[in-house]
Amino acid sequence: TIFSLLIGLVGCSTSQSKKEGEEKSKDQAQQIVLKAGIGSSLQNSSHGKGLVKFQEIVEKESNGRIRLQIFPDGQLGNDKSMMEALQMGTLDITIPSTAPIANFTKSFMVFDLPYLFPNEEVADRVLDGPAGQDILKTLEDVGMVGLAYWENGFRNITNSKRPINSIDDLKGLKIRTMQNPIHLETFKAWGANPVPMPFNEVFTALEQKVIDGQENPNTLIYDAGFYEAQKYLTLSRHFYTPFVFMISKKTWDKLSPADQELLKKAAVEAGKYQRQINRELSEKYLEEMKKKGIAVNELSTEEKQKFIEKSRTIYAKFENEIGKDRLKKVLDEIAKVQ
Ligand code: KDG
Repeated sequence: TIFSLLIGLVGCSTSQSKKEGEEKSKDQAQQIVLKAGIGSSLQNSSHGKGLVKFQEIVEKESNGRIRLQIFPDGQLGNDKSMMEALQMGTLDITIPSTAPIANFTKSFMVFDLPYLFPNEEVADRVLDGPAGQDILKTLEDVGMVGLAYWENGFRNITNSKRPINSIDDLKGLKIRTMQNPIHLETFKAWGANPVPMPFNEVFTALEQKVIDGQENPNTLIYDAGFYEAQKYLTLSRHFYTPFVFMISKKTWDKLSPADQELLKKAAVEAGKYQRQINRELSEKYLEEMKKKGIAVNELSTEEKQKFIEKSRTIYAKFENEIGKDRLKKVLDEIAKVQ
């Protein structure tokens, strides 16, 4: 693979009291190249901009010893297949949405619940607090190490048929969802006809009208060009999707504690930047999309309430799978930080 911890690190850490020439080769021996893949672009997405920020921090803090090789635009696959590559150790870093993590461990499914977080600030505090961090740790059981939460954001519905002003307007529409059982069941509860599909197949499916619509945060709707194949955008903000910055456990276990610390700090710091820029871009891209002709509408408070009520059954339906304790912990934390 292109990725490598170019030369094993074990030998290096034990090489004490060596002559200067050997010291130099020790530095060279510690060169680390990490391969990172994401599904969106480097130019327009907050995802990509955040990853470039991470790269800058890491290269600076390590004096160029640790380098990053970035593969954007789903070049190395989708969220699910990139996570599989992390498990195998053929890819080092990826930053998927939480939703497809359900294919590996159920602990993140709590974040897939509809209308869970009231706003971004509460999401930040819960994710960065004890409840969120506990969940992050569970990734190690499945061969990945979670370093930080970033933001994909509140998801909105687009489609090519009609504006969604009421829950009835969703009826029968073929809406692509992420590959996640809660998302699937929620859209069924709202009367839509959900079609789970990996992100990198959505544009073509919209263009060819295999599906009527999809749902994503504004930043990605713009970045992926979905608006070109869609007429209506409804600001439903029905799920809040965190991104998880993760590294292969195989890679992680080969790193020195100091390098682990460096990467963790960089992921958190770059994440702060990414969240901020995501929020700015979300507004900016919404305006751009309006200019390009997509019709944008809000859901009235009354109608939004109907969406919330119709999806209450989802909380009960999945509480055992999520784990009642975990669900309670997250809900308590949300109530506490508000
Ligand atoms: O890069 C974007 C994808 O990785 C994915 O997580 C985006 O929200 C997403 C989706 O709809 O699949």
